[in-house]
Amino acid sequence: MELGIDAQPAPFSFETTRSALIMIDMQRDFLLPGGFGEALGNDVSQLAGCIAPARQLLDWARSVRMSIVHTKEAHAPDLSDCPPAKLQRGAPGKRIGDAGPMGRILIDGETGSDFVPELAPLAGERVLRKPGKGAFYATDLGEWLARRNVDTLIFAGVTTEVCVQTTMREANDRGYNCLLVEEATASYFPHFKQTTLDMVRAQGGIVGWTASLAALTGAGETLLAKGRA
Ligand code: TIU
Repeated sequence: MELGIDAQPAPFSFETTRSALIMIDMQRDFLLPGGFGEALGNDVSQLAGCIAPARQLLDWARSVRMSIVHTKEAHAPDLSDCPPAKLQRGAPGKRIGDAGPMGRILIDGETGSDFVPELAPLAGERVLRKPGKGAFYATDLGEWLARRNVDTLIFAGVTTEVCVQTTMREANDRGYNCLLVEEATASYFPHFKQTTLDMVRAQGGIVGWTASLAALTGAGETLLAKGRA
């Protein structure tokens, strides 16, 4: 299904069969108290507002049968994929691998590393564990997308200026058309979110496009209603 939507800095067109939703790191470790985000000194309540829009976006992507990738930033239990420089971030006793109320902080398989229930993946959706901020670093994401002939990536998740922006920049350099859904992403620092949206779409879309959730889901609904899906 070919869609054209209102977006900034210009209208955005894409083919849903050649697109993937990249839902970035909607994990308890970032969104709930007691996880990695809070251990770094952040007010995690700042992220709560993006959960419902992210779920609406996910439901829309499911309805148009788009490829869906849920990334999670998490390390192996033996920390073999965590560089020493990253391990030293945060207060002693609250670092990656340390025990917390949701299990070991940012360790794959622990409660904290799992997705918030609203954004739980369904069977058939890709779960991609990543050791870095960018989803292309040390993962098979590029090969996975190439096998599906994907040329467009629709982004949501947390945090806007860290893992979302890093992954968008990686994707932009790899030749993907990138769209960030404004309500479905959040930062611990609201002004960082706003600045990231501005940075992405500045200079004619130097990193990509941004659009409202309504622009995206409304376009799909219109065409689905006309039976053109
Ligand atoms: N700290 C922060 O804003 N983010 C991260 O550490 N990871 C992600 O953005 N997922």
